[in-house]
Amino acid sequence: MPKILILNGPNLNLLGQRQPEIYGSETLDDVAAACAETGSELGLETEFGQSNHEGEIVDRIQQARGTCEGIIINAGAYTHTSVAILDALNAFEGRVIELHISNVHAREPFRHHSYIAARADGVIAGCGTMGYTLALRRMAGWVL
Ligand code: DHK
Repeated sequence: MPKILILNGPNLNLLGQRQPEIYGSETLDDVAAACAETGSELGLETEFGQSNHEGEIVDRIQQARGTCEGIIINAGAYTHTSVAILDALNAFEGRVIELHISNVHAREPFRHHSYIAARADGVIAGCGTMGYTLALRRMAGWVL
């Protein structure tokens, strides 16, 4: 069964409590459960993770090399700052989807630029937490 890593960056552990008017009321555990359910429906193995630490995110991406067919990444604020995460994704051979819960393009100008976009096969923004299961469905079309 193809495996997809779903990786979340800083502050996403506070999903459901943090600015619910922007990020919604679902928690990251709710999102993880929805991804596990959709993954098994589609025939994909999923691994779900979150870290507030840039280096740990780089480590998780490196571990996905040779073991995962795709990565769905919401790098949080590191989206807009991290060349290290871009470099790690460039060393990954599978499909990459960049994901944002909010529509970053309708927010502050500093959220309009993404380092990850240069590597992403697809980008989902502004679809709320449903973006995660949409991303899994897109992945299924690519890797199954
Ligand atoms: C999440 C964050 O934490 C922000 O730093 C990004 C993203 C947007 C989101 O919409 O999921 O700018």
